[in-house]
Amino acid sequence: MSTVAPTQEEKKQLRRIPADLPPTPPDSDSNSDSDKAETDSQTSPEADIPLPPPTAPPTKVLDPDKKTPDNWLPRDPRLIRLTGVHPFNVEAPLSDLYNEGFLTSPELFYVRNHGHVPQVRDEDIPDWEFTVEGMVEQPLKLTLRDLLEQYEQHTYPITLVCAGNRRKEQNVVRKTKGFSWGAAGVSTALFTGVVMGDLLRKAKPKRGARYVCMEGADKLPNGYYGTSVKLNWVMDPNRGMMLAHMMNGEMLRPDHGKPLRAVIPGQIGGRSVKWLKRIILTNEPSDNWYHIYDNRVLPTSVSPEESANDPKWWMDERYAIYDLSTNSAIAYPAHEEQLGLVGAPEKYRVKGYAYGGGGRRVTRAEVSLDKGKTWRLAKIDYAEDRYRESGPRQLYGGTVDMEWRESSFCWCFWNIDIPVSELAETSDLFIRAMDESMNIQPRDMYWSVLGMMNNPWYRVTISRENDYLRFEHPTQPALMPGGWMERVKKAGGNLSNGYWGEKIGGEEAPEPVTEAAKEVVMTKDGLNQTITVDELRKHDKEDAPWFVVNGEVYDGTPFLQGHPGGASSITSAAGLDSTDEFMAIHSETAKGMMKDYHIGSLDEDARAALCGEDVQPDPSATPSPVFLEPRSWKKATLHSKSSVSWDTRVFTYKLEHDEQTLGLPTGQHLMIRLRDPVTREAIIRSYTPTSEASKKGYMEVLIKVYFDTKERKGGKMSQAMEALPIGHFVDFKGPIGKFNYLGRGRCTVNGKERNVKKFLMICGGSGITPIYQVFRAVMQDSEDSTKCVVLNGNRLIEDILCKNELDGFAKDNEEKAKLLYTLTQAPDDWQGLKGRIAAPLLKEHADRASFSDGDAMVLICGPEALEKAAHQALLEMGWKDDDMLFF
Ligand SMILES: Nc1nc2c(c(=O)[nH]1)N[C@H]1C(S)=C(S)[C@@H](COP(=O)(O)O)O[C@H]1N2
Ligand SMILES: [Mo]
Repeated sequence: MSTVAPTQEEKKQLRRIPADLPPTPPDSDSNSDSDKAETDSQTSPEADIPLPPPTAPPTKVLDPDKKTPDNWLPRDPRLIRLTGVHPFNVEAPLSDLYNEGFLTSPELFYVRNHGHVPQVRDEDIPDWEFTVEGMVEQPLKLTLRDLLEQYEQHTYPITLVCAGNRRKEQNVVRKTKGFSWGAAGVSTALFTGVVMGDLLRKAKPKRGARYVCMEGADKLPNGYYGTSVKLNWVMDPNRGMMLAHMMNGEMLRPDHGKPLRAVIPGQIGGRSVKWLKRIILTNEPSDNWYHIYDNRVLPTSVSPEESANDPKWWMDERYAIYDLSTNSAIAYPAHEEQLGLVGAPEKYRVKGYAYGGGGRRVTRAEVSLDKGKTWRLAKIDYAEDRYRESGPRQLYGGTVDMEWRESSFCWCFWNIDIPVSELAETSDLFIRAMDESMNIQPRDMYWSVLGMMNNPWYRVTISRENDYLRFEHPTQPALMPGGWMERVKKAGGNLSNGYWGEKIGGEEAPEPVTEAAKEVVMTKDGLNQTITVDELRKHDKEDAPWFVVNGEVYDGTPFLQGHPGGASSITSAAGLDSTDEFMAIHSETAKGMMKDYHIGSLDEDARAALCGEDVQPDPSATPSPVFLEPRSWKKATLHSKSSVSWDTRVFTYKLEHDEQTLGLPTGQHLMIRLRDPVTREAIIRSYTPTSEASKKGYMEVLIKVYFDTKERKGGKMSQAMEALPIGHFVDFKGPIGKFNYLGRGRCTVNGKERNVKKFLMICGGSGITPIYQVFRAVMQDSEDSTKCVVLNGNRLIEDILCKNELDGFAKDNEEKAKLLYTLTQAPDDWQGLKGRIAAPLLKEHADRASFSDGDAMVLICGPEALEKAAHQALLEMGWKDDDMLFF
C-alpha cells in the first residue's frame, strides 16, 4: 500500500472548498425497492456521491428494554436481538440491511454492546473528557469541544463488521463460545471526526511506544471495555483510523458510542472502542480482559474445554485478530424467497455484499452453480469510489478527501444475472470474493472456539416445488429456526468440511472432522402444536406451570413432586423463558426426560416477546424490604472476600440497601449466576448462605474453590467467583428448595407440613452449609427442643468448615446437639471418628432405635458418593425414603 498523504498546501486547498452538502438526506420513497442498492438512487445529483438513506430515529423505548439498564433508550423494533433482551446485540434482517443501500441508517446499523449503554446528557456532551496518556511526551486531557475546535475534521464512509459476523453457521457445525450472528453483523456509515494520528502527533509518542490502547466508559464484569491497535497503523494516514463524533451527519446515537468513539477501518469492529474515555500508549498490547479473551481465532484444534483450561491460548498475540478476512454473502435471493417459474423473466439478478480486510479492495466476486467446479464473474459496484472520484469537498462539517487514498474502507455490492432456467436446474448457488492480494474465501469453514471471521463460500440452496423455486440461506440469526444447515443436520447430513450435507457421488460421506457436540433431543417427535403468549401466560401460576426452553413449551405440572430441586424450581419458571438456567443446570439425562413434558412450540410473536429474562429492578419503584425474588434475577455486588482456608472463601455481597434482608427461609437455598462476559453463557449453581436470615444489607456465602489440577478440571463457578473483582455484581434468584424449617420442630417438605423431634444431619465438605442453617436455627431458639445429631465427614481437620461455630452452638446446647466429626485422613492425636460416612459408621453412631418412627428426619448434603452410600445404609437400617431429605 503506498501512502500519499495530502501535503500541507493541498490540505489548505481542501479546507477552502466551501460546498457543504445539506445535512439531511433527500427524501426518498423507494425504501422498499431492493434494486436501489446497486443504482444508488440517493446520490446527490451534482456530486454523484451516495448519501445516507432516509432515517427515522426511533422515539419509543421498546417493551423488552424497559426492564433493563437501557430503559431510557429508544430503538428500532426491526432489529433482531441475538442475546436475549440485554445487553443489546442486534442485526437487521439481511434484506432490510441490503435495501438500505451502501450506507446504513443509524437505527438499522448492527449493534454489539458488551453491557449497558453509558448515558450522557446532551448538555454535557461538549464537556465529555478523554485522555491521551502512557508513553507520550505530552499527555493530553481534552474535551469533545477541544477536539472539535482544535483539530481538523474529516468525513468518510467506513464499514464496520463484527468479528462474529456469520457465526451462526459455525454454531450449527459445532457450538462455539459465541452467540449467533447471521450475515448482517456488518454496516456502513459516513463517520465524521478527527484522524487519530493527528491527535497522537500532538501528544508526541515516546520512543518504544508501539501500541495504542483504548478504553470505553462502559463498566463490565471484567472491567471497562478496552483493546489496542498498533501505533504504526494509527500513524498511517492510509489506514484512516479516526475518533468519530458523528455518523451520517448527525451526532452518534447512544448505541454507537455517543458522544465519542474510535473507528478503525478494515479491522474487526471490536477494535472500534465506543464511549471512548482513555487512549494509552504502551510498549505491549492491551492487557484489558476483553482484549485477551475476545476477538481471537484460536487454532481449530483447540476445543472450548481446552481453551478454558489453558490461558496460554488466549495470551498468544498471534491469535488476536485485527484486519478482517475477505468475506461475502448473498442478499438476493433472500431466505425463503420464492421464484415462480410460470411467466418468469428470463433472468434473475443475484446480488449481495462483499468486503476485504486491512483496506484491501475486493477485486472479484464469483458465483458458482455447480459446487465450485466452475465460476462466473459478478459485477462489482464500489460506491466508495464515488467519494474518491468526486474530489475534495466538505460534508457534515468535515473534509472528504479520498482521492489520494489507496485503501478501501467499505463493503462493495456485487450482482450477476443468471438465467432462471439454470437456477431451476441446480441445487445451490455459491458466492466467493477475492481481494487485491488474491486472498480468496475458502470453500471450507475454519471452525474455532470463538467462531470468529467465519468466511467460507456463502451457499444458498434451491429447491424446486411444483412451479416455483424456493431458496434457503445457510442459517437464520439468533435462535431463529430455518436455513439449510439446520435442515441438513436434522436429517443426519454431514456438515463437515468439503460437504454441504450431501453424500457426494453416492459415496458415504466420511465421519465429520470436527466432532459436533452431542445434542440431546428435548422435543416430542411429531408434535405440531403452536402456543401463543396468551396461552402461556395462563400457565404462569404455581398449580399448572408451563415453561419455555429454546422456544419450546413444557408442562411442568406432572413433575412438580418428582423434581429433585423441589417444586419451586419449576413454579418459579412458570410462564417464563428459562433456557439459560435450564441448559446450564441440567445433565444430559435430565434433558433426555424433557420430551415427555413437551407440549408445543411458541409462535413467532411469543418468541419475540419472551426471548430474555434479565429482569432489572425498576429504578423508580420503592426498594423492596427483601432482596430475593423467586421469578427474576437480582443483582448484588461483591463487597469483600475472606479466606477461611487455602481453598475456602466467604464472599460477602452487598444487597440493594442497608435495611434489606435476604429473604431466604431456613432450609432453602438460592441460585447464583455468573455470566461469561464474552459468550454470555451462564454458569448457575445453588448455594446456601451462611449469614443469618435476619442480617441486614449484606449476605455471606461460603464457597469452596475447586481449583484446576493437572489431573482434573476444577469448578467452573467456584473459580469464576474466586476471579471476580470486588465491586462487580452477581445475579441471584430464589428461594428454591423443597424443605423449609419453620422452627420448633415444624417443617414443610414440598409444602406438606410435618413435625420433627429429632434430626439426623449427615454432611460432607461444603455440604455443611444447608445443614448448618437448620442446625443454627434450632440452637438459637431456646424454646426449640428438637434434637440434632450431626455427622460431618471430611478429609483433614482443616477441611471441616464452620467448626468453631458448630462447636460453640453444641457447647451451649448439650441437651439437644450432638456433633460427630469423622476424618478419612485423621492425625494421630485425633479424638473424633475415623473413616468415611458409610454403613459401618452410620450403624454404630446413628442407631435407628435411638430415633423414634414418624417424628425423626434425616437431612443429607454432600458429594454424590457420600449421599449414595448414606442412602443405601439408611435404607438397610430401616429408614424410609419419606424420612430422608437430600439437599
Ligand atoms: N466501549 C465499547 N466499545 C465497543 C464495544 C463495547 O461493548 N464497548 N463493542 C465492540 C464490538 S465487538 C463491535 S463489533 C463494535 C460494534 O459497534 P456498533 O455497535 O456501533 O456497531 O463496537 C466495539 N466497541
Ligand atoms: Mo464485535
